[in-house]
Amino acid sequence: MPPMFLVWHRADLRLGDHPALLKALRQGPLVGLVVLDPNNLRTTPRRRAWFLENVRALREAYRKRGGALWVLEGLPWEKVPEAARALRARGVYALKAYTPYGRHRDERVQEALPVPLHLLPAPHLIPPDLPRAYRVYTPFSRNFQGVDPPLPPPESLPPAPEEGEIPREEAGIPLPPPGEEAALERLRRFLQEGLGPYAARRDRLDGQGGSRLSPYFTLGVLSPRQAAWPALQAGGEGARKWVAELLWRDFSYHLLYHFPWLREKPLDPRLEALPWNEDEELFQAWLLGKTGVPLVDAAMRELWATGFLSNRARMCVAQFAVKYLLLPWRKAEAHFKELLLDGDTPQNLQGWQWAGGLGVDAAPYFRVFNLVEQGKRHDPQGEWLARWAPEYPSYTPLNPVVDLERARRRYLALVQGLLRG
Ligand code: FAD
Ligand code: IRF
Repeated sequence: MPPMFLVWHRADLRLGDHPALLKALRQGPLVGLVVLDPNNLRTTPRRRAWFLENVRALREAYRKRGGALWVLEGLPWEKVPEAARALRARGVYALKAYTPYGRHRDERVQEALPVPLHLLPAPHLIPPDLPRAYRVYTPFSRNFQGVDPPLPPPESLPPAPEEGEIPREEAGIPLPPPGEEAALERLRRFLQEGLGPYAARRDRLDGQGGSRLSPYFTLGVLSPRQAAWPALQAGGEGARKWVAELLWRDFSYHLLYHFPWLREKPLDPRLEALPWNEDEELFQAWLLGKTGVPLVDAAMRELWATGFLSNRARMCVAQFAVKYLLLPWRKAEAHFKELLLDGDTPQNLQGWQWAGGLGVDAAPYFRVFNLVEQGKRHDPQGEWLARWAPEYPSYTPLNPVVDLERARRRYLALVQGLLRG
């Protein structure tokens, strides 16, 4: 067997717009590799299934072009060197990881590997590892200097033997169609039908105003460049707004890259001193959608049933958990992520710390949503409410776990005390 290169896929389960794959292909024959990492896969069946189905689709894409994807189960610092030895690989190519675990893993793999691990910048719209650390989105977003066209997928791949089985997992909920082709198809449809009205429709509670591409972005089945490039070619207000959301994604990665302690502490550490409520029954009422607050209950039930939630509904349930109930935000954030097909450490942390007013961006702490008005405004016909929480005739709370007005005032008083003191 001639010396080979390995292309190690992690959160980039695609062939298109893949600088590491193209670089390796210029050096010689290659084999694709996915390591089923117990540190990543200790999660809910739905999320495991979504990852595994996208690995299966990637293997099919390799096969279709004549190549092979190895899928090995175990710790990356054991399995990547093992694969490299078996193939007498001369090097391993991958896209750079920016999360704390991803960086730690890659250091350990490099230490264990007898050959170089080449990490190429992943195609973000703004590199998350900008040397200067921003805490506010708008100045961060000014680093956006336009986007290069995405790299094409290779037309063919060198033949190689295949190794490893991909286990099957019962998701328990319907999954979107996996794989790069399905993602590109959804993108095409969104660009045609959804981009124009995006600015006006993105706040809908039913989530029908967005692209619903997030589960693909989270696993890198689609790159942000593959999405932003055609959107900006099309132009218009919708495109600008949509690309601004994709920049929020990069901002999330940027925050966690510079402030890895964001997993444990609020970006504004003064808010750690809020009197968090450890009541488990209250936590379960929130998590299971039994709070008596129609908007919150509809949202949490949709999340359980589908693994997806609109951005507006996410903001509302996170605010309710943090500001109204003072639930331990870390625990709520973690449970929330485990239910989301797009659940992603940087984005979820940023979302919680932003919506919860914990110091991310310039979101003022005193912005506390009125959960009745939010429902009326962003689901004016009440169709979304009727679908997910049909026992409520309107957005008015019925026997809520807290009195909304009293809870709002209590939170404001507490937070003002903390920030003044
Ligand atoms: P679109 O409106 O079509 O936006 C396009 C893409 O931009 C999204 O797919 C996503 O990748 C990115 N994006 C959009 N809004 C945001 C945002 N506010 N912050 C960061 N990126 C954004 N998104 C996740 O992908 N994973 C998460 O775990 C996650 N947790 C969140 C938790 C909370 C409390 C909040 C408020 C937001 C969270 N978001 C998360 C961001 C956002 O809600 C989702 O990305 C979006 O609703 C997905 O729907 P879409 O693909 O139709 O988005
Ligand atoms: N990356 C891997 O290399 N191996 C795995 O088994 C992964 N499983 C995952 C499961 C779920 C639900 C998600 C992501 C992964 N990832 C896996 C991608 C990781 O996010 C990525 O490897 C990151 O760099 C390390 I969502 O955390």
